[in-house]
Amino acid sequence: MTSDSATSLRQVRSFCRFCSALCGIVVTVDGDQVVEVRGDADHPLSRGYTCPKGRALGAWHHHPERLDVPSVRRGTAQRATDWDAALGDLAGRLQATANEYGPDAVGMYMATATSFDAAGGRMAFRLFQALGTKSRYSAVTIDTPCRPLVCDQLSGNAGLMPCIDEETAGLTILVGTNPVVSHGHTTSLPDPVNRLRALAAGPRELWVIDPRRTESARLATRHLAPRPGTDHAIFAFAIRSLLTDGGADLPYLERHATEADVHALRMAVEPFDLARATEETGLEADELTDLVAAIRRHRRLGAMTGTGTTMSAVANSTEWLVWALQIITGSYEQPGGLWFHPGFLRCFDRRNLRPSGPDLVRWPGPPSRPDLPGFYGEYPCAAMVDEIESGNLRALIVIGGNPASSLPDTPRVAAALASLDVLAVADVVHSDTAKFATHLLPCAGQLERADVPDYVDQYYPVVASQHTVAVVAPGADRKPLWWIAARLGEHLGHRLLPNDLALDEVTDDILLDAYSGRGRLPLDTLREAPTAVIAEGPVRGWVHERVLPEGRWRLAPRALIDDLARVATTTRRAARSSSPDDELVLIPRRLLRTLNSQLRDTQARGGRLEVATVLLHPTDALARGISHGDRVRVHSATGEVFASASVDASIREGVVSLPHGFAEPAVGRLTSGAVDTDPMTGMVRLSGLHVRVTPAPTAVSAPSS
Ligand SMILES: Nc1nc2c(c(=O)[nH]1)N[C@H]1C(S)=C(S)[C@@H](COP(=O)(O)OP(=O)(O)OC[C@H]3O[C@@H](n4cnc5c(=O)[nH]c(N)nc54)[C@H](O)[C@@H]3O)O[C@H]1N2
Ligand SMILES: Nc1nc2c(c(=O)[nH]1)N[C@H]1C(S)=C(S)[C@@H](COP(=O)(O)OP(=O)(O)OC[C@H]3O[C@@H](n4cnc5c(=O)[nH]c(N)nc54)[C@H](O)[C@@H]3O)O[C@H]1N2
Ligand code: SF4
Ligand SMILES: [Mo]
Repeated sequence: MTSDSATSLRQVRSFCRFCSALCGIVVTVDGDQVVEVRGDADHPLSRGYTCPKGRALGAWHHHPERLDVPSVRRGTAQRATDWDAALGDLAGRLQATANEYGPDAVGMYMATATSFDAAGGRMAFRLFQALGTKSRYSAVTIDTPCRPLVCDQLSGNAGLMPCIDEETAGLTILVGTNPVVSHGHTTSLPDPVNRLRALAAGPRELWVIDPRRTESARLATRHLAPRPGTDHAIFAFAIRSLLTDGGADLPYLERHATEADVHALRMAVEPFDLARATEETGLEADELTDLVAAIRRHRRLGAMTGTGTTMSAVANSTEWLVWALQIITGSYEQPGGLWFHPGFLRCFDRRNLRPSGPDLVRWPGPPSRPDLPGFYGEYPCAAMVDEIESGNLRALIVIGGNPASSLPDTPRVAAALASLDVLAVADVVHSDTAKFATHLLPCAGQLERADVPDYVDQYYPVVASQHTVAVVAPGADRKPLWWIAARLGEHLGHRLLPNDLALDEVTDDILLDAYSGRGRLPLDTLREAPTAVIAEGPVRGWVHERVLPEGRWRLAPRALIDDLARVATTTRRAARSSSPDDELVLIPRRLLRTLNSQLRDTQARGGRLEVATVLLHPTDALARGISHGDRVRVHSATGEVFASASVDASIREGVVSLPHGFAEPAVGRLTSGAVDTDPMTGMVRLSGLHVRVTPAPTAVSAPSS
């Protein structure tokens, strides 16, 4: 962007790729040193905003444990080597494993960071396909499998991305999501406080449903704090009220749903009258009736669910009923409701989307866990540890993920990863998982590669994109992920590069050009623009016209009706039986300065490191003799963790909250894929776990709060 020859400082515009807010940044560089990262005031979406994670990008780039050279483990020591030796050795061992045990013995886990590396993500996926293995894992099945499932069941396509319409929104409901910290789970909200304030400015209303009075709830018109894992009852009650007493958009339903489906939906929610809904959720009657009144007032709504519901035992039912509520109010693809983001690069609205198809839906489950389903061409993460322990999975390639931290069953996962014949880790730092690696593959980080948002552009609140140059050249002996995947492919006898390109003639930008052919605007337009480019606002109508079979939603699929009946029985029993006095319900929460396991040990100069505390209500603390700052033990049926207590009335009584991503407290010890998995998706329950919290022997210093 600019350079100052007197001081050798350069300023380069880019965008942050830690989370899907994709904020515009201006990076000050001195030679190969990243000096400062600040918000780009000219960025049309983030408008100068950044969070502490973005501002820590320089520190992350210069992380003391940054991976610099490829290495191969010999005995217990990692030995630095060159790329061809590392990848040649890796390929030989992968090939030997596949020859002896079959292709499924070689697996791959692709997670968070792969989504933010356009060329690398595409090439890693090509490698995935070339391996010809069924042992594919991704973070989807420890995050949000209910969304593709429900979307597919209702529309015939698993990939639709509902998006808040910031211009026309009337009633917005956040359910189990805290965008002030997370910046959104579906639609991203860069500059979240200002955006939520705008959504709450009368006559607009913003409702937040969360057992904790979160940073987002504080900005809301109204906050409801239900018992965790009971959200389905709120939406079932709302649907029942609108269908029975008025408020549903009947002319819309006549055109876009079948009478039989409307009837089946009505029957499914029939048990959820006001008494039942208050009993299950623990909410007051007027909280529920006021919500229904707000929906009637605005006629349409836009709801965003998040990990609070997608990680709960009622994930599928809640997601279904939220969609169903939006369908019966005619909210999809209408002003005041939600639109579907077609993606800037992929432009789904201009393609013939094929239905997801029974082959993907009925993908076989993992052999060691016949109780779990396959999920859209993957195995659920819950099964990875069983697959390794049973000897089915012997070699694993981990790309942009940290399963040692993000999977449940922490001690079992660590032992399983350590037992693998081959564990190749492509990362930028020495992660918890990298400790067990046989092959370490140092990747070019986000400041070291030219990039555009690939499918994550579907999270922008408008149809937009941005190109960035590499802010600095890859340091040490790091390579772009696309290069690593393509070169490993060559060693294995596969040509993964597009258009017959040869590896030594390819650059980031040549690949970005090859992958951007269908984009909304040519890549050169993005290259020439000073910052992000907005192509269009909401695009409405394409899902009704081109995706829905005969323009109709499958409003009440049998599988989801059955799922609701199943979970409703369990949650009702739970609401009625008084749980043992000392038992609490554990829910997740995200922290502003960390991104899953990333940034827990690095922050921008002067920034404080994040501390993962146990949040609990003063009444629950008092009953256990716990004071703010005390060290406590949290234990469940599967394990225990220790952390300091944050006594805080913002959380509902009976509920405790603990973040994930830390080596201690490693919340993954408290849950197990062996017991708490969803039968339809294989998702591990990470919200709504029964735990006990007791004082622990040694005191630690009080956390700042
Ligand atoms: N700063 C930061 N940002 C992140 C991340 C991060 O680690 N740090 N991670 C990124 C990732 S991978 C994701 S998937 C997204 C997730 O984004 P979000 O889904 O917005 O995640 P959270 O901020 O944890 O918000 C979840 C909320 O659900 C509430 N909750 C828990 N159980 C229940 C329940 O049963 N019902 C209801 N209604 N609410 C419940 C919790 O109290 C919490 O406030 O964030 C992304 N952004
Ligand atoms: N108990 C509990 N468990 C959870 C959750 C929870 O709320 N509670 N949340 C779940 C959710 S929503 C998710 S998405 C998963 C996250 O699961 P993961 O994606 O497995 O976890 P991360 O810690 O985000 O790991 C990202 C890795 O990518 C690396 N990385 C960063 N930048 C780059 C890059 O440019 N290139 C490459 N190759 N690597 C890079 C980081 O160093 C890090 O090791 O965890 C899940 N697990
Ligand atoms: S919200 Fe923070 S982490 Fe996310 S893109 Fe913006 S600066 Fe980066
Ligand atoms: Mo996630």
